[in-house]
Amino acid sequence: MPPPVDYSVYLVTDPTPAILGPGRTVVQVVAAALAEPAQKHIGIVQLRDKDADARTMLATLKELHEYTALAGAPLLVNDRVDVAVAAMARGHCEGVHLGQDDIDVVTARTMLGPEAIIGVTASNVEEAVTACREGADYLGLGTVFATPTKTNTKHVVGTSGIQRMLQALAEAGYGHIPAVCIGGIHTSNARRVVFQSNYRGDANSKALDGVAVVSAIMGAADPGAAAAALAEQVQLGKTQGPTDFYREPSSLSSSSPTSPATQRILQALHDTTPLSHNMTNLVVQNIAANVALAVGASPIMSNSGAEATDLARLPGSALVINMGTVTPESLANYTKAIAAYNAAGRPVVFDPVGAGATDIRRAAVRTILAAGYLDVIKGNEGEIQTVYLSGLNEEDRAKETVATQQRGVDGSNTLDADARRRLVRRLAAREKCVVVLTGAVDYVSDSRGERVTEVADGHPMLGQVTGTGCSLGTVISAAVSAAATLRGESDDGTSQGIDTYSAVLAGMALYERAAARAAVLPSVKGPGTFVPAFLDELAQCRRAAAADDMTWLE
Ligand code: 3NM
Ligand code: MG
Repeated sequence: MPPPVDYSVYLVTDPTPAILGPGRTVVQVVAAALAEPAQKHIGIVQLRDKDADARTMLATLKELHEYTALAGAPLLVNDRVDVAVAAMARGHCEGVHLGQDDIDVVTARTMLGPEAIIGVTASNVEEAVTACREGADYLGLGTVFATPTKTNTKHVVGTSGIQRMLQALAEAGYGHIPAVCIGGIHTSNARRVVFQSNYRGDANSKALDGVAVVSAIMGAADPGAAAAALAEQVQLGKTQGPTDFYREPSSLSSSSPTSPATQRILQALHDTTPLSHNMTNLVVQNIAANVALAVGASPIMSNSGAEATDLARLPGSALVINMGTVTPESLANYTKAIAAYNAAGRPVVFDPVGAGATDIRRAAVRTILAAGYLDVIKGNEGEIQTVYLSGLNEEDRAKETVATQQRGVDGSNTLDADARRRLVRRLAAREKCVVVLTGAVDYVSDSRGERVTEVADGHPMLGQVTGTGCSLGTVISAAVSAAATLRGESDDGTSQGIDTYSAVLAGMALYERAAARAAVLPSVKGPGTFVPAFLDELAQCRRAAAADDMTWLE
């Protein structure tokens, strides 16, 4: 048996000058990355050089091993069992990492012996389970995200693909085999990837042991600092959730509009004036901004990704991304903004408008899911279905039975109530975020996919005014931000049941009650007169709720 290894940060080398930067060699960068052996940020190193001849590789292993041995990190070689045999005989290497096209694990084991560390790359469930059965010491699961470092990847599997492999490994009895993920992992996404990949999200389900990176360290100006930052992010992902904002849903989550928690959240909305930063389309901007004001939030309509970095740092800020008119430029702005809000520990609401209508939009959904952690995903049936399917790799998508076609942005009605409930739970459990499926009855799942609340308020008139669906995202963002100001209140009961799930439901309760009240007013004759009445009711209900006046619920 090889000795235990810390897989939290696994460094894979690459000799490409474009990655290393001018004047730097692989040995120099590895030495710099391992510079503080006392810190032990990097637990294992792999020499990966697809073009080098055996003799060059042996020489490099010899050099590298001086540093890795000092740091207590095993040194492996990529693909080449022959080179591993030779280097191990000289004490310059501890094992090999095998791809699916290389010598198989069983043969490699007979060549290298029981002490060698043998790792295997897997990109689907079958490869992962087979590798474990054949005696792999650890697995490299990928490709998580498309990466310029390796363009000939077989499958980009996303966090959902990693999750499926981990789940299958646990179910097959291989939960004890260490697993890292690889492909496009950097300091900015390591935390949430580690968090989201854990399929059940608890300590008893199989989680990633760490991340394997090439460019995040080999291309870093300060490789030692990059290794330290990655180690920190991986640790946070294992123990603290995807972002600083995130909290596990509480068992006391309130799902009732009449509960004291709902009242407290709406009071906080009134008192704290959260900033709702909307990245949205021209059609919707005006009504979304007015709705934000009516519920007591402060709207900022800005589609600039660069500006998002500043806005994310403002106290009380929350981001809504409304994919209404997606272009390559707007998509780049969204991904920048998501990263900025994730980094600042502020919430993100994603509204995948018209997600299933075109290939461009389906691809945009995939890009947004890959861009960072989304605290809330809100959409109609077709949109939520599309987000669910778009997040799967092709193989898994083909296996799914849910219908994929969507008529347009106005929604379709193909799933029965049970199927809707199942859909929100599965998407929530996979992305580990609150999911809202809107319709005549709304279905809202908590971020573990455990509880689903149905909301049957509102009015069909909402469907006759453009921008009302998008404005609900605005209200949700403000409520989620407001609820977070109540965190840490003492145990006298006042902050009990106040979390993101409860906040989403509180925001929805306010929104739909105001719509139902407005729609039946004598002054309201149709969609035109409905809008001002709706804004009035939103403002009145919010003020009433803030004053503990429960008549807004009537
Ligand atoms: N193997 P970076 S992806 C070496 O999917 C490697 O098996 C992959 O590089 C796989 O961290 C990859 O720079 C490249 O994205 C990872
Ligand atoms: Mg290989």
